[in-house]
Amino acid sequence: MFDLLKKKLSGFTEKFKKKVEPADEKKEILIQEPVKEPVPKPILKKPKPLEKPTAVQEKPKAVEVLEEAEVEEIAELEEPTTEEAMEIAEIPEEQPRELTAKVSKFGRLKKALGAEITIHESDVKDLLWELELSLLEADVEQTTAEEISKELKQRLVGKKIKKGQNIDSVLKSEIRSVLATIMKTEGLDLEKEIRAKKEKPYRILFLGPNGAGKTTTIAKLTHRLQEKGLKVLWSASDTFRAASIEQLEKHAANLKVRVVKHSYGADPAAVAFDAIKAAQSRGIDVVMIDSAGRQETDSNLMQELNKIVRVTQPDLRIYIGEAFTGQALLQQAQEYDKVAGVDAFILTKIDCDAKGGTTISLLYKLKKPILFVGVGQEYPDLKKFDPEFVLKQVIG
Ligand SMILES: Nc1nc2c(ncn2[C@@H]2O[C@H](COP(=O)(O)OP(=O)(O)O)[C@@H](O)[C@H]2O)c(=O)[nH]1
Ligand SMILES: [Mg+2]
Repeated sequence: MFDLLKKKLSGFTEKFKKKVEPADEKKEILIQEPVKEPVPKPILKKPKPLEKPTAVQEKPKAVEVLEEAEVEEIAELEEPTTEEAMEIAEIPEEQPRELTAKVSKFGRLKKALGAEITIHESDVKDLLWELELSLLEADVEQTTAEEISKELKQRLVGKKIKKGQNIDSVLKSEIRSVLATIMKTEGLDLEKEIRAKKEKPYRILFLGPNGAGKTTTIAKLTHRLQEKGLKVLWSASDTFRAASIEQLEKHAANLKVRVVKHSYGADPAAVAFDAIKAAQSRGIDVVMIDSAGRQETDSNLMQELNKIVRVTQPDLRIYIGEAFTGQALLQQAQEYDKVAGVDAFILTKIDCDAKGGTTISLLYKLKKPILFVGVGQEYPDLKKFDPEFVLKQVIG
């Protein structure tokens, strides 16, 4: 994804090398005149509009008194039939994206024949501009990209490079170090957290927009925790979207998980309340609360989410977002954080995202851990997020 930047970096390096180690060295300082070219303004891509919910848009009737909630139904565990088996769609092949940034000339480079050269602002101006454009192209949010560029400038300007020193590795290590600092958040060991909780069950609420992958991620995470010997129960608190309960039940049949459900239109908080009670009486380790996808701009539905949080007091609120949503994802997550609180992220469909810059701005702006990334549609397709993966994408 950062191919052009990489090319520019090596071009920059080559120029520097030539200046530091010229074939016919002369004892004088030459200043290469900057080539004056109009600097293009970055064109930010319009955020991808959110998928419209396919379900009925009315807000489900709230059940205010939890004690009066409908009696829980616990889905019977059955062996999955062929018809019930989850449909696994083909994972689309990753489409490499072409960068469109065009900055063809680098700033002036000073020729120094002594033991070392000092990097001046004008030397790195275009390189930084190129970096910024590439970051924007990779879906890094604008102010984050600017911060990265600013930080890098501070580190590079005034830096002395010794004759013979590998400039490429100097630049790479500075970029790596800036990005690593930006992506640093407190880690969260979910399994450890679950086991450390004295009063079972550990409650996890999944929130995020429609179609982001909440229900699928619940199934994947359950599969992962089951492999560690933990027992999981689900709350079918998406009482809004058509067929959402059936979708959850299909996964439940595959994974042999109990589901607490009410009927469509019921209060999602009441369902979750019942699910927690059911888990308590059965010694279940984890309750995962599914929730209906909603636009962060729909204040009624956002308040409903707030109610689920107040009623269930989750130990962890995981925001599920599509990795390729780009800059809009940051905005959405910030709104969810304001209304319901977000403790961590799982980014889905990273298999469809050739960029990964979203992770950089999320970590930089919200300072909350990205626990896992979804890399496909099968149960094992949930991998621990590794910042090294993003760094490799950026600087190779
Ligand atoms: N390729 C890919 N597809 C995914 C991933 N996670 C979820 N999906 C698909 O995204 C679609 C919507 O997922 P769903 O769990 O129903 O989203 P929800 O509305 O947030 O509950 C389904 O077709 C999933 O199979 C992922 O990591 N990679
Ligand atoms: Mg769902």
